[in-house]
Amino acid sequence: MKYKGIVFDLDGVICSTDHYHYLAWKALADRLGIYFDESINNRLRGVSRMASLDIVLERYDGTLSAEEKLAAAEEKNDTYRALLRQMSPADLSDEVKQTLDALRAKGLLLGIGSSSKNTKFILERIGLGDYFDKISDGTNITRSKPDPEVFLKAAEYLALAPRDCLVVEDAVAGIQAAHAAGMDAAAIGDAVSGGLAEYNLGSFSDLLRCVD
Ligand code: B16
Ligand code: MG
Repeated sequence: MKYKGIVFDLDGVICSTDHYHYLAWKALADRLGIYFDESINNRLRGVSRMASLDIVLERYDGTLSAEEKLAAAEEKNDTYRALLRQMSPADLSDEVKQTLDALRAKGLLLGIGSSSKNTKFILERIGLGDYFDKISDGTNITRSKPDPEVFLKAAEYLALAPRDCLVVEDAVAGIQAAHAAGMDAAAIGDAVSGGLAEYNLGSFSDLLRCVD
């Protein structure tokens, strides 16, 4: 086997919360009178919450103090979490679940490397609350992707050397973070067009062909 563990990004890889992020940022932007659309939302993929707020505020006429920014981020997160309550195990595709099970059956350790501070909540909603061997997420990092911190922590938690881990990512910044951590990367979705990854997945189950 080429790897001992796989580290998965969450949003855009295991499940999709893009639309809920969009609705929650849009509600905040509307209240502040800021223009916001799907293409601006796409720029927030894999970006931390506070860095996302800065992008949303690029079109804001006024200025917010540091305290007001924290309150705005919290307002967005409250809306987002209320929307996440609509998620259920039906939001986990059969393909993703069967592929994860098949990877585990090969003896691979499975971890999460996500920027989201809502990782555990989302995993519980989709029925994977106890599934992964280790979770590294927005609650245990100080630097965002493309910094390698989230993946290095995942490897440390899994007790694996970085070179023994493969990262699966949908954001170009996530592929860069994997490489900065000394890990190979498999791109899915948006990250494929970046052309930086060792593997490009047309579909999640293609991962099974990358590990043998
Ligand atoms: P939160 P990932 C990222 O998750 C999302 O792609 C990104 O849109 C979001 O801003 C970020 O998490 C922080 O999320 O506000 O829930 O802490 O793709 O790294 O799994
Ligand atoms: Mg992602």
